[in-house]
Amino acid sequence: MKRINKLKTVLEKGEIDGYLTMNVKNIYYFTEYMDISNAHLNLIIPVDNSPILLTPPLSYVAASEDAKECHIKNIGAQGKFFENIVKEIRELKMKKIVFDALTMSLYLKLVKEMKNTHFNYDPSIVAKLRRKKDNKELGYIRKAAALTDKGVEAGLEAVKPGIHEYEIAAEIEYAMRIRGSKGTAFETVVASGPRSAYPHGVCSDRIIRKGDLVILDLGAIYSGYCCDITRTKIVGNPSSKQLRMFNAVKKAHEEAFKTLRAGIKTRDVDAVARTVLAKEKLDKFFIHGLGHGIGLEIHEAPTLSSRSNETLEVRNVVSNEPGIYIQGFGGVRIEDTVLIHKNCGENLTKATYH
Ligand SMILES: [Mn+2]
Repeated sequence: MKRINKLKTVLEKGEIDGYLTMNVKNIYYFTEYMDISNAHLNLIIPVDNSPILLTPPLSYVAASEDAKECHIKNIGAQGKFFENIVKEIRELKMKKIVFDALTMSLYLKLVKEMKNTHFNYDPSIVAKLRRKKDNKELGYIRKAAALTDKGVEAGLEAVKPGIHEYEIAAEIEYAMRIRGSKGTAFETVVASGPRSAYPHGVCSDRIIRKGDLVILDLGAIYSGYCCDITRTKIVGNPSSKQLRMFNAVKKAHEEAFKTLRAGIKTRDVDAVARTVLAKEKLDKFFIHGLGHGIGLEIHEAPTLSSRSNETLEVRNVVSNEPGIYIQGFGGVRIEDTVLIHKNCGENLTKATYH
C-alpha cells in the first residue's frame, strides 16, 4: 500500500526501525480497519517487514476481515497483552521506534522492560502524511461534504421562532444520517441569541425567538472522513448591528477564500480575514484562528492562525471560518471546507449562506 511505503521512506531517512501506534485513526489510515470499540489495538510498522496489527480477542474477527496490508494477531488472551507486544518488538529486532499514541501504562512498561530499545514520541510524521489527501480520501471527503450540505440546509429550514435548539440539531443530524452519514463529525452546534457568542455552544433547551442570531456548526462523516460547515441565520428582520456583523464576517470569509492556494502561509490567510474585520472595528471579537485541517479528525494539520508557521500544499483540506463573538449580544461565524489546489481553493461545502 502506498501510504505504508510513504511512511517507511520517511522512517528510513530518519534511521528509524519502525512505527508503533494505538491511535485508531492512524490504524485506519494504514490498514483501512476502523475499530470503534475503544479496545487496545497496536499497529507495528517495521521498516523492513510487513506491518503487524495486534488486536484483543473482541476485535480479532472484524480486523481479520477488514484490515489490509498487515498480519493480524490475536493477543491479550490469558491477559498476555503486554508480554505479546514485547515479544513482537523483540522478534523484529527494532531498536529505534517512533510512536504517536500509546497508553501511559503501556509506554512506561515498554520503557522499563526494553532498556535497549529507544521509544521516541513524534506525532508529526504521520500528521504530515495525513495532511496531503490522496484521491480515495478526497472522494470520501467530497461525499461527507455533500451530506453536510444536506444537514445545514435542513437546519436553516428548521430555524424559526418557537423551536428549541435541540430540535434543529435533530433535524440536521437526521438529514445527514438518513443519507448515509456515519453519525456526526463532532457535536452539532445550534447556538441562538446571546448563546451565539459562545464559539462552541453545542445546543441547549433554548427556544428560538424573533431577532436571534443562530449559529449552526455541523459536519457529516463518511468512511471515517469528516467535513465542517457553519452558517449563521438571523431570525426575522436583522438589526443594523447584526447586518454589520454578518456582512463583515461574510466579506472576511470571501477575501480569505480568494487567497487560498498552495504555497501561501496560513498566517497570511488569517491576516486577510483579520484586516477585513478591522475595517469595521470588529477584529477584537475574532478570538480564534481562521481554520484548521480536516480529514480523519475534525481538527488536524495544518492550522490556519496568526501563530502558525505552516504553508498550504496541494491536496490539503482546511476550514475557512472567520467568526466574531460579542458577549451578551451574539455571534456570527461562516465556515466552509476547502480543498487546496495549485492556484486556488475549492469550496467542497456549497450550501447557501442564508
Ligand atoms: Mn471548524
